[in-house]
Amino acid sequence: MVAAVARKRLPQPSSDTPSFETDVLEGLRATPKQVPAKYFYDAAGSHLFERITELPEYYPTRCEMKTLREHAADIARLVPQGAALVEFGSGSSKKARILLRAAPKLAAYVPVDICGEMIEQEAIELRADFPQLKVLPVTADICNPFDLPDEAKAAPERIGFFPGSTIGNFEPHEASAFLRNAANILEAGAKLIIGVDLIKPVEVLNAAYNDAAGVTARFNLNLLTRINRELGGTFRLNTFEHHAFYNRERHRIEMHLASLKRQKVKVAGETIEFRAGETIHTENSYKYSAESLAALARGVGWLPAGSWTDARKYFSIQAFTFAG
Ligand code: AVI
Repeated sequence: MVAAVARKRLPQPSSDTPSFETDVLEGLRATPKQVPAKYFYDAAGSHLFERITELPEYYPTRCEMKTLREHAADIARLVPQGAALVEFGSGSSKKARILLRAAPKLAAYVPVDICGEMIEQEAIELRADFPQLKVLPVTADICNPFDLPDEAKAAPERIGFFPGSTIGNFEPHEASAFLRNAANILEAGAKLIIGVDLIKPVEVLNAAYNDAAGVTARFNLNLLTRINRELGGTFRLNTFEHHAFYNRERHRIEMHLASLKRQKVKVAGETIEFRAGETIHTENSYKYSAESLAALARGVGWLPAGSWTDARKYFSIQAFTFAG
């Protein structure tokens, strides 16, 4: 097993990929100020995210793993003989392993991730652990069109897998675009299994993004450290504060970095002014109901094929079939 922390990469729907500098400067010139959440995940940010998933307050990862384990046999019934499992944003393939174990009918596993190095390394271990399975990694941005390997295209059916509620970090129109892109890649008759964080009491949501140990705050503030390091920024971290709260109207957790005073900061040679209390909006994490996700999916041709949740109904695994 490799000791390195699996580096999480959050893709952003976009045909051309602007640079970190362009995105940060454009975001800091805008009103309100914002920086795309995908930039959280440098090495330190990926490590902090791994720690978040283990926090007592951050329930999503534990709930999803438990639900996958408890219902693996049921979920595996969706898998026809010889099918290919295509995981969007596979990272360390930890969750896929649960399905691979439960569904020996799978002939191929296609981990797709923007971080090629990580999935190639993971593929070596998967081939050793699942000798009957063809492991066919693809390095790609999951929000853009990409080609599947021929063996996966030739499979009688392709089943998409998108766990982790990563869909919650997309704006709703981006989530629709992702679902449409997934349908095009997986083709007619495909299925899609998605993990999504559910709407729940606001105290539970707020606690999950305001942990007592302050790890989520460090994860948020690490964005400023990254800007300082990579873009010659002059952010003083003790003059910014982590703010995270549930926006009931928009069904989302918002994360911000609030300036504690009026100040000027330099980024890539440009001066950015902050009012006292002004924030940089760094992340949205949308929460769905089973119905609202199904409605979004139906809008682009995916029809419900199954739904599983934990005892507290905190997190949901939903399956869809593509109707075309
Ligand atoms: C990766 N993503 C699903 C996490 C979430 O809950 O939206 C990222 C995160 N942000 C703060 N804590 C965790």
